[in-house]
Amino acid sequence: MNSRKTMIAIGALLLAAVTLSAAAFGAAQNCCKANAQNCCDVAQNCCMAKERQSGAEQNCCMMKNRSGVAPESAAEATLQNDAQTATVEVTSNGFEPSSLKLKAGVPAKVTFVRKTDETCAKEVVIKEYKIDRKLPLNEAVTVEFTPNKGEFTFACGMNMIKGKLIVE
Ligand SMILES: [Cu+2]
Repeated sequence: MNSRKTMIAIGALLLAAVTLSAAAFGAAQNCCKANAQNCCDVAQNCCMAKERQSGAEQNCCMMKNRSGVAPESAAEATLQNDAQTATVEVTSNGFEPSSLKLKAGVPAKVTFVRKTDETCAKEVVIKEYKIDRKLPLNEAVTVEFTPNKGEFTFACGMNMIKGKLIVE
C-alpha cells in the first residue's frame, strides 16, 4: 500500500519534470524561431528567463542582433577641467551612442539615461571597472571611473545589449 503510493508519487514527479523541461525548451525555441540565428547562440538564457515574466524576450533578442551590427561611429567625450564627460541614452535601438571614445588616465563621468521600457537594458554593467548600476526610467545615472587604455564593453545586466568604450 505504502510502496504503491510512493510509486505513484514518483511517477507524478517524473511526469511533472518532463512537462516542465518540455515547456522551457519550447519557449526558447519559439523565441529563437522568431529571431535570427545568431540571437539563439547567446540569447537562450535570456529568452528562457524572460519568457516567464513578460513578452520582453523578443525585444531582448532583437536588440542583441541589432547591437551586433552597430555602425562604428564612436562619440567622443567632452574634456573640461581635467575630467571628461559623456552621455549615453538607452533607447529602443540599444545604447546610443553604442561606442564612446575616452582619454586614458583622465577621470570620466559617463551619464546613462534610460529612455525606454521596451528593452531589457534596465541596468548598466562595466565589468572591468566594477560598475553595476540600475537605470531607473528617465533618470540620469552618472558612473565615474578613470579608464585605462584599451577597449571595454558596457552592457545590460544580461550582457545582451552592448556598447563599447574605446580608450586611447
Ligand atoms: Cu538584457
